[in-house]
Amino acid sequence: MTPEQKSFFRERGYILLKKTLTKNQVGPIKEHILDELKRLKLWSSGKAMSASIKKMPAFQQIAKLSGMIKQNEIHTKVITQAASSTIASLTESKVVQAQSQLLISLPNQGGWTLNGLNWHTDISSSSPDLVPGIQAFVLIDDVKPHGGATLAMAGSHLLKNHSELSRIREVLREKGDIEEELRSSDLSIVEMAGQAGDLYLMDMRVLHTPSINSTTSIRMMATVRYLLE
Ligand SMILES: O=C(O)CCC(=O)C(=O)O
Repeated sequence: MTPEQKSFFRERGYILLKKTLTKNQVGPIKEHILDELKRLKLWSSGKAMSASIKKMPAFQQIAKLSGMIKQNEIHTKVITQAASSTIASLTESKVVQAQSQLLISLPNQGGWTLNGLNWHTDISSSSPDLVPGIQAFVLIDDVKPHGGATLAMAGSHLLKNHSELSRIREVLREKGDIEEELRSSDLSIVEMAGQAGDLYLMDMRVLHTPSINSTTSIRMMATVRYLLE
């Protein structure tokens, strides 16, 4: 972890570490997901097998699949020793591993949009200057732009007061040019797309949301949360 990477993380609230896992490390997890989708009669050979899952709204579908498809000890499979050290170095504190889950979206969920998403933070911070935890997002398979990757609002962890945050939430609800509005606030939307094995680390004060998978590939990611001890 270079000083530049550390200060980028402090300013933007996230960092991308390319290829932290090899294809051989992510391959078995991808196979497990495909096997489970087939065993549960949800998806096989490029087609949905369950009409009810296909009809579900995109975000309900993600929650349902995360509940149904589990991978034992996922954090030990997706977070390397080097990644753990990076997490400790970014928080400058001891962290404990909290919940982890697979994040799966079926293909062709509809047109990609920034409107109507589900922006949120998972924990609130006790102090504006303290990173309360880090959420790791690992790409189990390649994820193309508009392929359903998690979106993060870089810079939103530094919004200090309630009125700034309320204004941004309002912008996100409006149907205008969201990205243009954000530029004037030094905020930007990061789409966690990339290649299998890539790792995004996000300050847990950062606003983030699931997004629509408009591609023809299944979105396969895993997430692990680390909280200060
Ligand atoms: O990409 C997703 O499905 C959203 C993940 C998310 O919002 C979370 O893990 O808190």
